Amino acid sequence: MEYEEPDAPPADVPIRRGGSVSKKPNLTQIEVIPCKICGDKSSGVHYGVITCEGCKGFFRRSQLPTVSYSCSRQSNCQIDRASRNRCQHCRLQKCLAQGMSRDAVKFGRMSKRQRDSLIAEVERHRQQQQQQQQLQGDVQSVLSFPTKNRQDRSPQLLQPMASAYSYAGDAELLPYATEVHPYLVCSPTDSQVSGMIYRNSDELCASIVRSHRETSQYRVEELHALRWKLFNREEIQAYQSKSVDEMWQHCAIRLTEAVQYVVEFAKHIPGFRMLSQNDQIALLKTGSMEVVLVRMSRLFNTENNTVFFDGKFAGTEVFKSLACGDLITAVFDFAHGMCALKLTEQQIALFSALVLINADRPCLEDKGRVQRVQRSVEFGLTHILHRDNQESLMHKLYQRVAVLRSLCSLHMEKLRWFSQRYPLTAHSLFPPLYKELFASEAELLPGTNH
Ligand code: HC3
Repeated sequence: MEYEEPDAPPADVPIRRGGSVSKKPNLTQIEVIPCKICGDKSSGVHYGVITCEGCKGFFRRSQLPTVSYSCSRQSNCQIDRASRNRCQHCRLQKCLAQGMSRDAVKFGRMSKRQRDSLIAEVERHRQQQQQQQQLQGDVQSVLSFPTKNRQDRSPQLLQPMASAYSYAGDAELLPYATEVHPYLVCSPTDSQVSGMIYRNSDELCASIVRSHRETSQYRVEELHALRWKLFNREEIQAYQSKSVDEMWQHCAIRLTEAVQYVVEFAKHIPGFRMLSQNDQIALLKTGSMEVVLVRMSRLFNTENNTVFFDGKFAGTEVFKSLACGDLITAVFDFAHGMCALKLTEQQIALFSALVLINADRPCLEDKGRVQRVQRSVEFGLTHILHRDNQESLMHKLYQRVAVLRSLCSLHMEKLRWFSQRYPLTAHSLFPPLYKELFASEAELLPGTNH
């Protein structure tokens, strides 16, 4: 890493960490913080700001007396790694706004305050990166697809299945599974599909319910026993005093974990695995958030309007610093409405499968096949509602589907707002799977599908 003198802090500042004294300051890890101008990998503090080599060179050139830039738009061009060369005027404005200055090199070293805050920032980024790596390593790899047939466009949805995740249902897979490898995500012929999917709706229901049970994160009885565990005033305060981007990052991580369980749920639905890999990805991209919201109703306590989050029950006030109160209220209302239907676990399982396997989603390459699987799930749900003498629920469930659509578009709207306001967090600190599902899909973050 290049480190420019004289604005660099002394290299031998001892830093106390956990009682021991580290001789090497973690300022040597400045590159964990992306370039403040474009989000590319940084190479050090240049002209007083953490930047990449590209922005350092750009700023140096911009200081020549002959240089003068202008913007052909409204002087508000987005500057990121992909677009940074498009508008020199806006790039320079961003450099100046971030505090780049030739004087930072000419005069003086960093003050102690500047140095301490830089050290704290490096530490925060390092911890965030560690958290993300852990998330990817421990949970994400455990919850996805085989490396076979892996496609570049959805790396996170196509992670290998780690052996650590033992899926209790494997031994009980339906007869077709002996003919088709359980993790082979292939495209069987249509006659195979009709022959293999389900012998009857009982088998279908059983496999979906089993998959739901194995991947639902928490059992209803466990949640019931934890109902008294509410966040206290100090804890609520701590969430509320997080900055907007910190809280978004935190919730994005939690939401991504929940999505990973949904991915696993889908993978163990035989009819889902019968679809082509591209269609599986398309359905997960559009439907996994909706299923998370359906599943959220299991974690919801209607008596006090709280949801199980971070190990305790949280009211809407816990999410205040996300700065999207309307979305949170709408999501809580939806959970409330779902709870009012008093669905059984079997009904929730079948409904979740139906939300996911929907032939009307965009970008499906074999709509007909998705439609056939969808019909068999619909048939299964009708079957159990009939058995439970609750046929009138079907109509109410379809009404809920419409609400889910609007919640997800509101979520995308909020994400667009957030990404514009906090491009660096959205670009560098959100979990890759989150970006793959939401951000890159909405073309908010160019180049995030690494
Ligand atoms: C409220 C929430 C969606 C639901 C998330 C749930 C309740 C889902 C089940 C998990 O087991 C626990 C859990 C954790 C986080 C909850 C989310 C927090 C915020 C999110 C809203 C819809 C806002 C979305 C904002 C963002 C940044 C995450 O996209």
